[in-house]
Parts: sequence; C-alpha cells; structure tokens
Amino acid sequence: MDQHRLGLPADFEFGVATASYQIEGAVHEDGRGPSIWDTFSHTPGRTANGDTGDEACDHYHRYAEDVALMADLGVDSYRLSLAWPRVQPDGKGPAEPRGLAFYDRLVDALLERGVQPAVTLYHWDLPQPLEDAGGWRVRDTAERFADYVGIAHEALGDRVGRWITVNEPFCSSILGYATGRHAPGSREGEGALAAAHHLLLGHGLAAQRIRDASERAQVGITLNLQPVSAVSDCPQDREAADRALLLSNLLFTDPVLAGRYPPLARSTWGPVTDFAWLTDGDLAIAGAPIDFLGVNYYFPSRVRAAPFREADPALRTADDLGYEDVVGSDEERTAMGWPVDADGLRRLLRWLHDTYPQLPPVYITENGRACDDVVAANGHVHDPDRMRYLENHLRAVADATAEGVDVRGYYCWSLLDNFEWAEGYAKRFGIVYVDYETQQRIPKSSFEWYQRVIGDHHRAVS
Ligand code: IFM
Repeated sequence: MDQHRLGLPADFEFGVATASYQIEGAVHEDGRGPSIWDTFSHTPGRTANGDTGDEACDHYHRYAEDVALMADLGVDSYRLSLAWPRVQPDGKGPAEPRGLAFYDRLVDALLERGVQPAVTLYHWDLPQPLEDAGGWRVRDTAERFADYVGIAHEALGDRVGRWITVNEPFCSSILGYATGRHAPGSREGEGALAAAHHLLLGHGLAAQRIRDASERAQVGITLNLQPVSAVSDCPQDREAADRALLLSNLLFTDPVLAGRYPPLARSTWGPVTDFAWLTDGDLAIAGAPIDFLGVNYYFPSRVRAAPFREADPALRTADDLGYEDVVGSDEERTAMGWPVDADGLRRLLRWLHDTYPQLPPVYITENGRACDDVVAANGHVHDPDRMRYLENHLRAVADATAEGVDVRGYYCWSLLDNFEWAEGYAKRFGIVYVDYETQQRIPKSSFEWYQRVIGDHHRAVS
C-alpha cells in the first residue's frame, strides 16, 4: 500500500544532505589545509562549548558505514560537499591527490550502492590562506574558486552528474562578514556586500568551467530563502518587509535568476558602498542560465517595522535594516528556536515561480529540524516532532507541484547529527543519531519513517 505516498510526482527524487566540515573530521589528515572554520572554531568564544569540527562524525574514516546507512534508507541521491582545503590545501596551486582520492572512494561507494552523488563545491570551508588574502571580499577568490572547481570536476565529473556550486551565499557573506556569527567572524558593511557579490560571481565562473568541460553535467546553486510577509498592512510594516525580502532573498535571487540587482539595493546600501566591486559583465556571468535552483527552507520571515538604530555600516548590512522578525508566543519552535511553518515552503516556491519567469526546475536541497533527541533506555531515539515536520514539508512540496512549480526532489537535512556551526554539537538535525563519544550511529524513528516514505513512493511508481 502506498500510504506514505504524499502526492509527490512519480519521478520525484528523495535524498539526504550533509556538508564536509560538519561531518568529516580528520582535519589534519592526508594533506588537508586549514579552513576558516578551523580557525574560527578554535578561537575562544566563537562556538558553543568551544566545539570544533576536528573529529565531527569521523565520516572521513567511517564513510562506508554511512553509505550503507543511505543504501538501507533507500535514497536516490546523496548531497555531499567537497572540502576545498582537502582538494587544494592552499586554495590555489596543485591539487592534493590524497584528498581527491577520498572523494573518489566515496563517490564509487555511493554508486556501487545505487545512490547518485550530488556534489556541493562550497559549503563554507574556505581555505584559510585565501581568507588571509582578502577572502570573499576580493574578486580573486571567485577566480580561485573556479580553478578549484575545474580540478574537482576533472577528478569526479565522469561519475557525478549534479553539481551545486555554492551553498547559501547569504550565510557566507552576511553571517560571515556582517554579523560575525560565522567564520571568518568579521563585522563589516561593504565587505559583506562585496562577499555576497563575489560568491555569486564565483558561482557563475564555476558553472562556466563545468559547462566547458561537460555537456551533460547539471549545474545549479543553492540559496537559503524565506517567504517574507508583513505583520500588518500599514505602510511602515510593508516597507520593512520589502527590506527584509531584499536581504534574505532578492540580493541573491535577482542576480542569479534575473541577472540584475534589485533597485532597492542601491537606495538601501548607497550609504555603505559605492558598488565598485560590481564590474561590467559580472551579472551576465552570475545570471547565466542554470539547470536547477537548490532551495533550502527552514522557516518564514514575518516582519514588522522597527527603528533604525545606528549608522554603523556592519549593522546596515545585517540586523539594522529597520525591521524585526515576529514569532507568536504560542507558535511551535524547533530546538534552534525557529518557528515551524510547513506551508511557508509552498508559499516560498510559489513566490519563486511567480516572480521569476525563467525559474529552472527546483530541488529542495535542505529541509529539516533540530530536536532535543535522547537515546531511550531501550536504545531507541524517538523523534515524532521531526517526523511530523518532514511529512508536512513534503506535503507542502506536493502542494506546490500541484500549483505548477517544477520541484524535482527533496534532500532531508541531515543524514547525521553533526557540527551545527556556531551552535556546535548541541543541536541535532540528523535522522541518524550520533553518539560523539563512541561514534555509534543510531537510526532515529524519523529514519524508519523516511525509509517507508521512499519505499512506498518507489513501489507505487514502479
Ligand atoms: O547545518 C546547516 C547547513 O550547513 C546549512 N543550512 C542550514 C543547516 C541548519 O542550520
């Protein structure tokens, strides 16, 4: 019986996602160079509990066990990321064959078990030498990124068909260079906007590099986006919502999907930057057609106007755009404190579809929630809140497809509990529990639920 079918299209793909620094560990092995997250997490006070990715889930050594879990789960695809400093320890120059050999083994192991790899090329672990030379603030980093992507594609392109250039440039730029919450932990105004631009330029240059080498590669970018609404119809709240939309979505979706910067960018950030980092031709590169858009969705943004606080340029690119997010006191929240709103995913997909006539097919490249999971006396980890969250979000995807949005697949975040960046290991997103003392993997009840969903879907459509 297809009781878990959920109304998704017949050829819909199911997957799980992870990222290199969050799971691999082995940070000093096989010639890997340091990344900005090594530096940041080893700086006192930057991460909860001083946690680092030094060991993480030890996936570097346990990848075969993790691939077996995925095969058992029945996923069609696994979204992994490559650590740039493993492939090119200095961020430029020669490749490190031992780093590439690891990804070679991983890709082969996946294919042997019938799981298609989808490779993210940048999930935040910038080689530290490149940050020392200016990081994403400078154009050269975008060019170095394209070179590294050329190396990665040459090594794996014969077996990897789906490539995601950059993951969540909002986080790498705004959290990395404006709020300072993520590596490299800087608080700047212009630098953060330049970083956002160079990440998108890097995406475009990398996509070109892959296309030049292969006609059949599917190339896209992953953006973390939110449906944005005002809490009231009053002009102040509506204008506040426009500014929120600018920062969380349009700064990224307009260049990539329409080859332009939104007009509000100039008026909002004119006091912070003269846009000298935007060179003729950049938008044609960043906005060149892509094969798919990756969308990461966690929660919506509901906004009301708030006073502008300061003229501090860093604030002006981050948390002082004259608005604040409102979450009802009775709303369900995840262990991250994020409100739960599954229909927000349908609204977001509709917004993309209605706003961008050239919207390519979409993959939900991340969705999931953190829960306060515990191992019960019987050894099980029961996580009904996560099961409900995943089911409702998958239903929202089905609703969006029924409304005409071309969504091709869904990757649950995450396969494993892992290093949740500034939150360290305290926040658990996995459908597999990781005991960090022993590195034992314990599939949670959500794993079994997802396994049934995937199995029922495959049976129903075969
Ligand atoms: O863990 C992160 C991931 O690396 C990027 N997207 C959001 C997830 C949950 O915060």
